[in-house]
Order: sequence, then C-alpha cells, then structure tokens
Amino acid sequence: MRKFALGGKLRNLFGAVNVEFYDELEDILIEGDIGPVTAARIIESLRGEIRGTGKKDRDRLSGILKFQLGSTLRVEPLSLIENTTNLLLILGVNGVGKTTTIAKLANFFRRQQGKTVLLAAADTFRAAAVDQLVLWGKRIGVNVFRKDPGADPGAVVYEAISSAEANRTDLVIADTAGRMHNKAHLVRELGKINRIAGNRISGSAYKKILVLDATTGQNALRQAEVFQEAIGVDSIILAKYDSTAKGGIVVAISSDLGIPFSFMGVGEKVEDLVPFDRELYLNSLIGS
Ligand SMILES: Nc1nc2c(ncn2[C@@H]2O[C@H](COP(=O)(O)OP(=O)(O)OP(=O)(O)O)[C@@H](O)[C@H]2O)c(=O)[nH]1
Ligand SMILES: [Mg+2]
Repeated sequence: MRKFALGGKLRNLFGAVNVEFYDELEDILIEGDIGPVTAARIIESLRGEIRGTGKKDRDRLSGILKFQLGSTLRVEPLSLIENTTNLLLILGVNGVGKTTTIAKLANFFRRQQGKTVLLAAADTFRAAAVDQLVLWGKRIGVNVFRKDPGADPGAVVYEAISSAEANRTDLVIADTAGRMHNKAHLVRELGKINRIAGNRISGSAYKKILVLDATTGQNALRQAEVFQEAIGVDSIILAKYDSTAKGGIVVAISSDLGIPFSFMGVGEKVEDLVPFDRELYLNSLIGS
C-alpha cells in the first residue's frame, strides 16, 4: 500500500512537537484533503485527549489521530442479494473512471463470486461510450445490453433488467453519462433513470454507486454532494487511488455525508480493483 505525503509530514511534526503543533497539524490535514470542518473537529478531539497527560510522544499522537480519523470513516463491502437480479447504477462526472470501474466490478463479481453479469450501456450520450463498454464486455467475456446511441437511458436500464430477469442473471451494472449540459439536466436525467430502476428492482438489490477520481481532491466532495442530493448514493468507489498523493478526501466525505466506501481502483487494468481496506487506508494515510 502506498504512503501519502500527509504521513511523512505528520511523522516530522510528531517528532518535534512545539507550540505551533495544533496549527501545523491543522494545515497538514487540510492540505491532505481532509477538509477544514473535519480537520477542526479532529484537532478539537485531539486536544481533549492530550490535555491532562501533557505527554506527546509520537506513537501516542499518531495512535490518537488514527482513531479520530477512523471514527468517522465508513467502509462497507458491496454485497449482492441472492436469488434475484441486482442492479448497480454507476454514477459520476465525466472522466472519473466509471466505464473502467464497471468492467472491474463485472470481473470481480464473476471471478470472485461466480455471479452472472450483464452490462447496460445507458451512457447513450455519445456513441463512443457504448463502444467502449462493448469492448470491455468482449475482453472480460460479459454480455452488454445496448441500444442505438441517443436512445433513452431509462429505456436501456429497463430493457436490460427485463433481459437479465428472463435469463436469471444475478447482476446488471449500468453505465450512465457524466457529460451533461448542466447540473439541472444531470439531476433530471438521473431522476428519471432512478424512478424507472426503483420501480423494477426494489430494496437493497438496487444500489447507486458513485465513482470518484481520487486525484480531484476537494472537488470530489462537491460531486458527492450533488449526486447525493439528486438521487442518493449507497456506496462510493474511489478510482485512481494509485495516482494520488492525498487520500484525506475519503475521511471528509465519510464525515460530511456519511456515505460508505466499498472499493478502490488502483490502476487501469481490469484486475486493478480492491475492496476498501480500512486498516491499510488509515495506516497509509498517517504513515505508520
Ligand atoms: N491510474 C488509474 N487510471 C484509471 C483508473 N480507473 C480509470 N482510469 C483511467 O481513467 C480514464 C477514464 O476512464 P473511463 O472509465 O473512461 O472514465 P468514465 O468516467 O467512464 O469517462 P466518460 O465516459 O468519458 O465520462 C481512462 O484512461 C482509464 O484508464 C484507476 O483506478 N487508476
Ligand atoms: Mg464512460
């Protein structure tokens, strides 16, 4: 597991605790994408914990900080309901890694859990998006339900579910377009797909999964807010985790929005998807 820049800075800070300690720590946390609100809350708790003993050795400080960061971190595996058709609706803005993540998820559930999978090409906004999904489908040996470019994405999802149910397929994973004209358009389009999907598949067999690009920092928090508000988000997959020097956005999102993380993308290949590991993540974040 990679080490973040935050970890190195924290090690230096903990090695030489001085009067500026809390200010410096706050700066480091904010720089690491933890966000000002969460950083301030963590500093407050840390002050409270340390007050009294006056002893600030490195191990104790990093132990307390790890506990504080972990206390708001939500990690939850993505589990499918047995004996029914599940739907994962994949959300995210343009270019975050949605289509690649869909191929990775399909491969994961097929190989690791022996599930049958159908991909639904509901990013009908541009022809290349459908072609890209079809190409991934061929590579990993999974069928892709498609209609003509420009088709109604809700209809693609509806018909893909019908086809999957007829074939007793365990899982439909639907791609969606992130490239919308504006926020209102995005929200309207997603609302429509969500209503159709929710009418066809009920309860926790239908999950809305948001893909975020780990390299976009605080912007990822704003994206999560928009999708959460639009149709709700059940789980987040953090793509491009291999390409970021910061990881604090996970803590910020967990803490502000309470959405759990399920997987992280760690490369461009289909095998490069790993279940989100809480301990590994916290250790790599604070550099222990
Ligand atoms: N390093 C790295 N690259 C990734 C990862 N996931 C996706 N990518 C790359 O990110 C780029 C965009 O990925 P796509 O899957 O096409 O993203 P998208 O969200 O479907 O994009 P649009 O359909 O254009 O909105 C591609 O070059 C992928 O190879 C990851 O976990 N790590
Ligand atoms: Mg795509």
